[in-house]
Amino acid sequence: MDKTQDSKSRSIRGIVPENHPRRESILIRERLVEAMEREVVVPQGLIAQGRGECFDYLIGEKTRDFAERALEVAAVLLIEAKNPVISVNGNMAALVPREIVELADAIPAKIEVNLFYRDEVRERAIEKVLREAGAREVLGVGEDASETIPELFSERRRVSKRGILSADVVLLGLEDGDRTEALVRMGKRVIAIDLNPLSRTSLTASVTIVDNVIRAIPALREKVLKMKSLSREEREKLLKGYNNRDVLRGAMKFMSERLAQLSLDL
Ligand code: PTJ
Repeated sequence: MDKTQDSKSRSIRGIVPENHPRRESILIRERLVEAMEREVVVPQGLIAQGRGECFDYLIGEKTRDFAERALEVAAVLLIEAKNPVISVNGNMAALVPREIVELADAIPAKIEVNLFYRDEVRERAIEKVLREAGAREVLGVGEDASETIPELFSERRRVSKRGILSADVVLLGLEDGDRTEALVRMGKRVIAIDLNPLSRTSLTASVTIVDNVIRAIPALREKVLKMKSLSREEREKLLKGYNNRDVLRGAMKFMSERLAQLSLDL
């Protein structure tokens, strides 16, 4: 962060009163706006965050049971994968850079930049954010993203040979549905973090964590550490008992019942 951005961010902190009930949420938005000024996030990323915030309201801004179940299975898949990769876009880099690196270290997994609105300036800006957060290697930047996901026409098709192309498990967040579908067609297990249980990404992924990336990424690291102490049989049991459609149904049911309850409480 340069000096002007730093003082701007301090002045925003000053503007939002300490006891403002939405302080955390406002500061998170501010983080995205700052990241947009550094070309990490695109303006469309702000719209995506707004959509996410709406769903986060519906789940009461907490990690719920349906997310816990998905987190456990996601952790097992990541631990047991031969080549697990965490796919990072602009919003994720802005919101949880250090947490992504800590998760990658705990698994261990590779980190790859993959963008819908790809250009070299953004690739480099995101790589810088991740390296400043402690990443030793960041795939998917420049020439490294020279492989292609078949039958995908967006910029998200550009991937690294050592990363997403050869990955057996891919973790992604705030995604559009096309790439998730293409990755699943390639036989990969896709773990998606998406607050919207109705999105194409949520419906297509192998495991959908309906939660905010801000909570989900650190929670996933905790689960990874916990699942490492389970036996192979115990992990197998978790995988066998998992049904992603049930998890999505659980999330939708929770949202509708909560809304119904809130309407009664008025
Ligand atoms: O950085 P780029 O170029 O790769 O572009 C990234 C965006 C986010 C702009 C791009 O992937 C996009 O347009 O995504 P969508 O189609 O708007 O989808 C974003 C999904 O993430 C929506 O279903 C949102 O509800 C969800 N979402 C938004 N904020 C969060 C979230 N899910 C979890 N945590 C959030 N903080």
